[in-house]
Amino acid sequence: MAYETIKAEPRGRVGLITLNRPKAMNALSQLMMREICQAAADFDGDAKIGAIVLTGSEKAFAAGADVKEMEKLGYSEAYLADLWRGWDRLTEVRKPLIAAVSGYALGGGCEVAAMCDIVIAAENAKFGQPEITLGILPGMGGTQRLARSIGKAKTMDLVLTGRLMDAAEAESCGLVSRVVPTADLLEDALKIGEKIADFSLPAVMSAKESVLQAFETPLDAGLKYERRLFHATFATDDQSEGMAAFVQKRSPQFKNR
Ligand code: CO8
Repeated sequence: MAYETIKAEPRGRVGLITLNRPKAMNALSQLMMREICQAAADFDGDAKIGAIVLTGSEKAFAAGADVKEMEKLGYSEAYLADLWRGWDRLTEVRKPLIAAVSGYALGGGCEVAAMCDIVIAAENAKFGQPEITLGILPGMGGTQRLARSIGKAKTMDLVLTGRLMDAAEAESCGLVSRVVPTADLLEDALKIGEKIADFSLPAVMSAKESVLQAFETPLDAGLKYERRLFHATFATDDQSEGMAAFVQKRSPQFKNR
């Protein structure tokens, strides 16, 4: 499918989505949101794909929602369009989403990274929620997802001051899981995607689903949810194969991948 603001291509068993508005620092227009979500949904439904990588350019993952597009909006238009609700489609993707972040991930860019399951950062990455400097607040989950994942103190600091944090700080507070040399970012993210795509897809998708439950339910309900999904894996061929391969000291040949 031809897109205007992104590129989407399979790389082996990894679906690669590249944000492609270089002149605007990959600012997230509404069209770009729709295209990212469409490409991610297509990869999600493609049996040959086991994980999805979302990346930008070396200079910018995404410098936020498109301010020029929003500048003249009135309340009624924003409210009636339920502006940015379209991102819910990205969070409905069931296969693992890996954000490979180089350069600026600001405002909506930081929030889109936080919607992903794994965030890999290049050494030059800079994260922040500068909306306060524009007279607004984050509107794609920055006050909610960040508070749940990196805690109240750091979220308040970022949201209320608009300051940027570097890759090392983002890793230390848990927004980012790994920091890699800038030149290696894409290759490393694709390798992580390939590694995940090699495992049993039902196990991978159940594991993602179970981790995400931790953000939705109290602990006892979450533990029960996890146990039931765990029990369900014993109904899959891949559990039989994975355990037999371990016992026989060979590599597993998962059927569902
Ligand atoms: N929107 C639109 N255009 C942008 C954006 C953006 N977010 N960011 C950069 N650009 C454009 C610039 O306007 C410039 O265009 P032009 O060449 O036509 O003047 C071009 O990209 C290059 O940018 P700079 O010249 O500024 O490049 P620098 O290297 O000097 O600076 C920065 C890079 C630091 C990233 C700087 O561009 C910047 O601060 N950008 C804005 C960052 C920002 O404030 N982001 C938050 C946006 S608001 C948001 O995300 C809210 C989401 C939720 C909204 C919910 C509403 C309901």
